[in-house]
Amino acid sequence: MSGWKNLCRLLPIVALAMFVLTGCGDPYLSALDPKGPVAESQLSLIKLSFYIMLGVFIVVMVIFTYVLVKFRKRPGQTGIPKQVEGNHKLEIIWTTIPIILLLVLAIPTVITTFDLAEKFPSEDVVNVKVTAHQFWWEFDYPDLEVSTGQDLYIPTGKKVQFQLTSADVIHSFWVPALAGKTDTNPGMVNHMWFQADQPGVYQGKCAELCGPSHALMDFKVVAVSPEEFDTWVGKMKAAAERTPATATAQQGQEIFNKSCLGCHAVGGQGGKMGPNLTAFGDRDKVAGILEYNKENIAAWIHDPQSKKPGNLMPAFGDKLSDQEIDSLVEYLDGLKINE
Ligand code: HEC
Ligand SMILES: [Cu+2]
Repeated sequence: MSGWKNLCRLLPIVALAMFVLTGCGDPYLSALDPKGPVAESQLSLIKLSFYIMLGVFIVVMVIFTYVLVKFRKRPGQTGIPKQVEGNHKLEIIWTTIPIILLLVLAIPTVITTFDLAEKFPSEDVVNVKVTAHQFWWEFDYPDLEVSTGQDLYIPTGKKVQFQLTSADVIHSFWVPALAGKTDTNPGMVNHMWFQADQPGVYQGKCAELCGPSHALMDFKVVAVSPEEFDTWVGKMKAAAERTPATATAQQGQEIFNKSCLGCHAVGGQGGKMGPNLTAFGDRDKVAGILEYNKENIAAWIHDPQSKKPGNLMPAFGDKLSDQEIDSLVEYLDGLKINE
């Protein structure tokens, strides 16, 4: 009876484990499935330390089991066994082995670190300035004069060189399939680079607890062929020339320019307090987390706090009528650069 009860208690743990392990199935959110040279060399270090640990674990367990069996208490045995203290030979052995193991770990780690730093690209790169905000990501391409929010476009087969900083607290920039994390610290600039070999969408995460919506601070790396990338840059620049397609969207644009443009840029104009919305209509997520559809866009404008607690966008549900919000949604949904 009590045995069953105990088994039932294990159920939530098993359920949780299944839930967590399903998360590991996402092919583009795993450091164990690298999609570029930086992540590949980092994975080789992960494997090396894993196999060393596994070796140590097996040796320790074998000795442990042997000692348990050999020196177990036998029937009729009385008193405590003979106590042994100080054994130079053993002490030298168990000091030397860890030193050797640490060297085996340290040498490739140092070599890889220097190697990645040496390969730090100098020419023929795409420069991106990453600014982390509570709770979204800003990507500026200083040489191309283009900016995006949440979605980072990069060309495949080319090194992308990052300058990382933060607008508020410490965040950490992490695209598991492409490279290890790098902190973004306010008031200073960190550097890193990576490269995606294949086209694809690679998930990114903030990896440093940064406030109530830290867990919702997702972004995407969209890797496309170099030709497509150039086309994308051209379209982003041409976006300044667009005009709203309908009268409703036109009304939405007027409201947007009055109430939103101070924080959100569209087509090179506007503030940087919120994500750049130039290609918002092409997104497949709203605010990085909600499924992209008109209801969710309207719900976000109504009350952003209920979607992402602690974020820095004010609610407009009590300032704008439903009709005004609908026209804003129509305007935002028309902000596409891909037809
Ligand atoms: C005080 C600055 C501020 C104002 C004014 C503002 N926003 Fe925002 N907005 C933000 C911030 C900050 C975020 C990012 C929130 C987050 O994800 O943490 C955001 C996010 C968004 C998003 C989601 C963007 C994305 O990347 O998916 C939309 C859509 C949006 N705002 C629309 C509007 C509209 C429409 C207005 C005007 C009615 C407006 N905002 C006014 C600061 C502002
Ligand atoms: Cu963060």
